[in-house]
Amino acid sequence: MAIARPIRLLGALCILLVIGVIFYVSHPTQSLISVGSRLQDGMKSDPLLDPTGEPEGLLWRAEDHDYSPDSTESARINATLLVLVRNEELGDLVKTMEDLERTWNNKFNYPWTFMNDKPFSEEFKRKTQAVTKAKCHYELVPKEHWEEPDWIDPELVKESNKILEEAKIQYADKASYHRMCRWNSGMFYKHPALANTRYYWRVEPKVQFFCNVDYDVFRYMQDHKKTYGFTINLFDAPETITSLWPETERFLSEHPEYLADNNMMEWLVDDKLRPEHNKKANGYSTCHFWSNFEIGDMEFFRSEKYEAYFNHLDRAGGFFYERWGDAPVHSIALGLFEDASKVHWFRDIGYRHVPYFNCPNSPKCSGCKPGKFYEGADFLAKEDCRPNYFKYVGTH
Ligand SMILES: Nc1nc2c(ncn2[C@@H]2O[C@H](COP(=O)(O)OP(=O)(O)OP(=O)(O)O)[C@@H](O)[C@H]2O)c(=O)[nH]1
Ligand SMILES: *[C@@H]1O[C@H](CO)[C@@H](O)[C@H](O)[C@H]1NC(C)=O
Ligand SMILES: [Mg+2]
Repeated sequence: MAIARPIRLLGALCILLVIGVIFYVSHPTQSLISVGSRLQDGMKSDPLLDPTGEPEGLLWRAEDHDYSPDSTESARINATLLVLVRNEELGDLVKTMEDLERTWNNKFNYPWTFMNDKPFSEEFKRKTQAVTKAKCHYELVPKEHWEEPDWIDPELVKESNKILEEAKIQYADKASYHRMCRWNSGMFYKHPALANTRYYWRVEPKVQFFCNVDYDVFRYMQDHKKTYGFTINLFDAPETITSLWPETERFLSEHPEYLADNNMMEWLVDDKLRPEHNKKANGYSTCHFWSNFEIGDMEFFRSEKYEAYFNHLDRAGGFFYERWGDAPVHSIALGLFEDASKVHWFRDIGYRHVPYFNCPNSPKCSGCKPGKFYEGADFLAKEDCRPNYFKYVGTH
């Protein structure tokens, strides 16, 4: 059968188009995503693909100041690297420490503070101190900071966690996970060993650092009056925090005076990028700073408003009856009570906690692919909340 040439050509084109669509749908590559679903209207292109340098303004460098480990007159400020960790995680922690020492701390020698609900072993102390010239401190978390407060009903915890577990919520039935989230929300900065410390950089075993950072990051926070620094901005699993936003609204109606003028409310309540998330979380976008990385000023957490907010949440019980994470709690508090200009995106700190990355385009980085956001299943791309953050808050 003879088919006219133009028709044959048209047919071939259609087949190619269909193959193209199928390929696009089943293999959304990183570059296609950057111009497609992930970035939407908040970002024209991923800022991590632009050449990334150091932040603007005065930076303190190890060449110009005394940062030697034992100096009593060093240029170091009142700050520490802070790690909640178990003895069993020693091997993973050592690798993470080596990363951060190589890329940053061997120049500045900020002390490390390790915390644990159980005493650290001698082996743990020996092997961590061997990674750094800086001072290491080993602290026990007091029971009253760790265990469930007395108004929490253990039977109700069991029942409600069973339901979460059936809904496939990761770690819902692990008491230690709930305790860890509560401790990171409202307890870490109350540890007596930190009474004389203002800034902390939170570190977890297994995370990786990719870029040389050649300025004193803590000084940067202080000099530029920053309260909080983050690298990754994500959506949360709404099932873990169904009553967190309603409780937050109740708190706000009792304390409208705590709301900052230049707050980040739009980022917190967006319902356009992922309407279902907002609905399931009862009005909260679920967007948050991923708190396994954070560089913060503990004066914020020690403030009257944060303390009142944490106590309200703690009484409500959601750290145990639901699975509220410290990430949404910190993020909502910052988003409501802090001026948006005081939160800083450390785009220049190459970072990974499985399965997400912050990887800038910079000659100072190696071991990660600039702009790569996730590794693993493609649905992870949807978890990126930076488009909203950049749209509503900015890229600072
Ligand atoms: N000492 C101590 N540290 C804990 C406990 N639970 C968690 N941590 C630490 O708290 C941090 C976060 O815990 P993870 O289990 O990694 O939680 P996560 O990052 O949400 O989960 P993953 O995705 O599995 O890494 C890590 O630094 C752990 O070492 C605990 O019961 N005791
Ligand atoms: C460090 O910061 C803490 C908390 O802000 C403060 O109480 C303490 O006096 C400071 N110490 C020094 C040496 O500046
Ligand atoms: Mg972790």
